[in-house]
Amino acid sequence: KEVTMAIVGATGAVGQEMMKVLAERDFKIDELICLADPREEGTQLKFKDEVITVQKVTEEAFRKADIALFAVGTEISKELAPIAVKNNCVVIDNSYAFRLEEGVPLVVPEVNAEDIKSHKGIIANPNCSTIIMTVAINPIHKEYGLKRVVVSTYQAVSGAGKAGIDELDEHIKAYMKGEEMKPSVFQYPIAFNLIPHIDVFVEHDYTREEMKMVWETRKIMHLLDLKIAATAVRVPVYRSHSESINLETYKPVTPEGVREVLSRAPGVIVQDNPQEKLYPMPLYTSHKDEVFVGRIRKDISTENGIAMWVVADQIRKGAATNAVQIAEIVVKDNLY
Ligand code: 11C
Repeated sequence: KEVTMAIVGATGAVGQEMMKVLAERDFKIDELICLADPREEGTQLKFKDEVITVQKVTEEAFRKADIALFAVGTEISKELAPIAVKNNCVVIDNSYAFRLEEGVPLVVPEVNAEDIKSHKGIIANPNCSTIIMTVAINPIHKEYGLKRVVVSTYQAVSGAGKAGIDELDEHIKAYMKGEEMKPSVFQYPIAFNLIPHIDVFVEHDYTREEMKMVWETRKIMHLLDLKIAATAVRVPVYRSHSESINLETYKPVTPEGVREVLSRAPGVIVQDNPQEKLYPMPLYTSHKDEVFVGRIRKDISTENGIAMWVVADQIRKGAATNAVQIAEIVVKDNLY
């Protein structure tokens, strides 16, 4: 059966990627309604061989749509999602607004697709770094039982949307010309730099980006006591977040075992052969949907430990692809 689909924030980096992913996966859509800020009304967007004119958000649009993919900021989602739900439109929301709300499923389809069934109108799409990490660590948890996770991220500027991508461009050009790099999206110049500060500082001197990886992972994996500590760093990479992850497990674990488990895990590609210089890198994982894992080795600082390196396209699996996968399940299981 074909659905009427809306994208809220269709002109942004994630909204644009959602349109690409819907087209690539040949999602059966009767009508695609592209919604955005009134300033963008009238913009023409390409979808398959159609041209779609951007409309401003109205209740009427939500009344028509069966499902709306939201790719806007938290405040706008908080304002508009309840209006969509009131008009019988199922919302798949990419913002932080509803992720930790009780009764709102927070879903990575490879991990907890069954949670979609309990939705009451809103399904939340997790933070990009969290999605990428859970796809890689959940299969290991199922086999060996996770006790503790320590993660450091290397996050691309695409995490801050189109404005982040533009700022890296400008800063590279300014640096090359010997001009001042003026930050507005990031806290400091991002070209040829690393910034250990994403989002705001919230508790125990951790940032909210770091705590999202704690709070959201626990909810997705249904492991409310899982020990996790994260350090989130912005790096001058355009696309694809990378993560260095150290795991401690309850059961004895080996790199060979983890390689085997991950090689049959959904959505994962193991790229791991140090002798052949084979490991995932953000330049090569971009514009792909899978989560790439390499450098799988024993964490030699502990009894049952694994260290690994995980990379995935943050706009794709970390946002657009994950949301479209959720929409596919909503349609397949008739949950709208
Ligand atoms: C970043 N992960 O790279 C952030 C962007 O909670 O969805 C996504 C923030 C979120 O800046």
